[in-house]
Amino acid sequence: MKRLTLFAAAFAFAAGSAFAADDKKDPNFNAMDKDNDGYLTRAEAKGNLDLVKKWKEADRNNDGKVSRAEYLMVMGKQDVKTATKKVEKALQNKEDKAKENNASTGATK
Ligand SMILES: [Ca+2]
Ligand SMILES: [Ca+2]
Repeated sequence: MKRLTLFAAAFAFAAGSAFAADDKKDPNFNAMDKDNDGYLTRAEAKGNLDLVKKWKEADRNNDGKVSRAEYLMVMGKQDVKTATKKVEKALQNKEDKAKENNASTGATK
């Protein structure tokens, strides 16, 4: 149950930021897309080591280019991981505090 909530929170967080990025035209994607054709070639992407490493995974339709949607999909995954870590850490802190409170007040919740 907790896992599910955690994932939902992380997903909402990541989806929210991906959506916002798409809305404003993702600055990273635009910065790399030198000729503004909406696709990243390997040469255009070479400054982004994360993307280079994930190139095969990112280029889902194997056309040798990464579209904005493909980019957001592969980078969105990374966001979920980062967001999950952040949420996990926040929950951990909350639990620690709750334990402290329980210990001092004797509350059962
Ligand atoms: Ca391009
Ligand atoms: Ca592609």
